[in-house]
Amino acid sequence: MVSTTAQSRIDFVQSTIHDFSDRSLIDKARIEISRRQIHKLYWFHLKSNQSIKISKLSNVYTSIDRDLNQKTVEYMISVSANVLNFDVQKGFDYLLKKSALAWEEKVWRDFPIEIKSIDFTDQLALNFARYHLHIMVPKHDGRMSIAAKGLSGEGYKGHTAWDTDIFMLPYFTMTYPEIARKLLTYRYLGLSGAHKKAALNHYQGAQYRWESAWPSNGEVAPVWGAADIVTGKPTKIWSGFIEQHISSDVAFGVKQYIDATSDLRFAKFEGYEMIFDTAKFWVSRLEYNAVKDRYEINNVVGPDEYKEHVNNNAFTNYSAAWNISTAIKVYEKIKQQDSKSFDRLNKKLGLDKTYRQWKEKLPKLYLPKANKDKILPQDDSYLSKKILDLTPYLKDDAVGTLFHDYNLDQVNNMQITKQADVILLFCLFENIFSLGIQEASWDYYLPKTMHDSSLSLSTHVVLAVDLGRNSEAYQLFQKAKNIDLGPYMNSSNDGIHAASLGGIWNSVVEGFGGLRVIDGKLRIEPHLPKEWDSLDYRINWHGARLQISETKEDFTVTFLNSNHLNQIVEFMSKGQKYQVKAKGSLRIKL
Ligand code: IFM
Repeated sequence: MVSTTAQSRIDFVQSTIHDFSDRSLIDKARIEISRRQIHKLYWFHLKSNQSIKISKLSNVYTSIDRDLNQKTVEYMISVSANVLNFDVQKGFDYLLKKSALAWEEKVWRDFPIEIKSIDFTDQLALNFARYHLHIMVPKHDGRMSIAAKGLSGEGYKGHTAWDTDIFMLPYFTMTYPEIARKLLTYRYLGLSGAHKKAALNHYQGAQYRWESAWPSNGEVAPVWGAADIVTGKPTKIWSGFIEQHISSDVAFGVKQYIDATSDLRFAKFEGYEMIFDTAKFWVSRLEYNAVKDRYEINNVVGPDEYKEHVNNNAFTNYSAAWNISTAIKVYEKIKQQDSKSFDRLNKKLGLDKTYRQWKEKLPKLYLPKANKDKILPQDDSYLSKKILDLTPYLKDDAVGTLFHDYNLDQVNNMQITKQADVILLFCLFENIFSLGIQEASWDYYLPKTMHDSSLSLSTHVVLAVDLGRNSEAYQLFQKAKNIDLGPYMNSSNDGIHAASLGGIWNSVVEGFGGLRVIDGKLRIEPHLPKEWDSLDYRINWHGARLQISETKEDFTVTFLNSNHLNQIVEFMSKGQKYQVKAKGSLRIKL
C-alpha cells in the first residue's frame, strides 16, 4: 500500500506478505481495498484435524527515513519488497528468535527490574510497560518523539505532549540515557516551533507547543472536542492556547537529564539553551499586578484540565519560578566557568538583558501559599468553588462519566480535579513543601480527583509512598496497572496510554523504590509495600551503572561498572550522604 500524508506530504510504503505452510490448500484469494485499508481474503478447505500455518510479515518505509539512499516511492517499493522476500525466506521462527535475542540483550538482561511480590501481575505490568516504552520510542531519529498513544492507535493523531517530558523521560534518563538524549534533541529541534508559538502570542523565547508533531510546526492541538451535554455544540479545547506549563516541563526534563548524566556536550550545545529560552518565555509572560505589586500568570489551564481560564495555577507558577531560577543559576555558572559557551549563547539569545529581567521579576513572582488548614490552593478560585459529592462517579470505572450530567463550564465551577495537579507539584518539587502541607492537601484533593486522565494514578502512587501511605499507594498502583492491561476492553481503543506506562516505572522505582533526583543529587529511600519481598533494579548515574537491591529491612547499592576509573558515586538517604566506589557495594539498614 502506497500512501501520502495529506498535509506534510510524506510517502509511506507498507508491504505485507502472507506466507502459508501449504499454498495448495488455498481455494481462492481476493484483494479488497477500503478507506486507508487493504485486505487480502483467502478461502481454504481444511479436513478435520488438518492445519495450515499462516505467517504475516510486514514492513514500513517512509520518505523521511534517514537510512534510505533514495526517497522516491519506486525505490522504497523495491527495497520494501526485497527485504520482505529476504525475511520470508528466513521464516517466522528465525525472525522471532532474532527479535527475542535482541530484547534479551538490550532490555531485559542489561537493565533487569525484578519485583518479588505475592501478585505476579506487578512484574507483568512492569514488563508490559517497558515493552511499550521501547517499541514506541523513536530512538533512531530525534525529529520525532513518543506519541501520547504510542504506536498503537490514532488517538491524539500521533502527537507528542508533556507526557514524554514528565512521565516517560525519567525511565530513559535513568536507564537508557542515549535514548533520553534523542527525546531531548526532539525538544531542541522543536525550539523553532516554540519560537513560532511565542511570537504568535506576542511573547519572547520558547513557548513549547501543547501538542507537537514535526519539530518546526506550530501548535497542533485540536481546537474542538466532544459535544457539550447542555448546548449540544462541540466543546472548545483550550489546552493548545493556554495550557502553558509545558515550557517548564520541557526544561525540567532537560535539567534532570543533565543532573543524572553530566552530559556536558548536550548541556553546552542543546540543554542550557532550552533552559534559557523557556525562562525567557516565562519572563515575557508574567503579568504585573500593580495593586499587589507582584507578577502573576493569569488565564491558564494547569495540569487539571477541568479548570480553564484560572489565575495563578500553583503548578504553573511554581514550575515557571523554578525554570527562571534554574536559568539564573546556569547563567551565572557558565559565565564564570565556560566563557566560550556563555558568549555564544549570550549572543544568540540576548542573555544579559533577559538575566536582568529574571533577577528583577523572579522575587516578585507570586507563589500561592497554603491556607490556614495547610491546603495549597490549586489556583486563585478553586477553594471557593462549589463542592460536588463525586462518590457515584468515582465508583464507575469508565472515565469522563461526569460529562453525562454536566458540561465543562459547570465542572469548571466546581471543586473537581481531572488529574494530579497540586499532587504532581509536590512530587516534582518535594523540598519546597512541608510534609504537613502535602498531607493536608492530599486529604483535601483526593476525594475531588476523578483520575479522568491516565497521567493521574501513578503520580498519586508516588506521593502516597512519600507520605508513608503505603497500602493506599499499593491500591492505587493496582488501578494504575489496569489502565491498559486491565479487564476494561475498551480502555485502549484509541491506543495505549503512553504516559501511564512510563508512570508504572515511576511508581515502582521512584515511588516504592524511593529513587529520585533532587536538586541534582541522587536520593534512595525505599518503602516497599507489604506485598513485596524485594525490588531489584539497575540505573545509570553519571556514566556508572548501579544495581540497587531493596528489601523492607535494608537496601544495597552495588557499583557494577563505569567508563571512568576511580569514579565515586554519592547518594543521599534519609538526610545522610553515602559514597560507593567502582566495583564496591554498600548495604544500608532501613
Ligand atoms: O497530556 C495529557 C493531558 O495531561 C491529559 N489528557 C491526555 C493528554 C495526553 O495523554
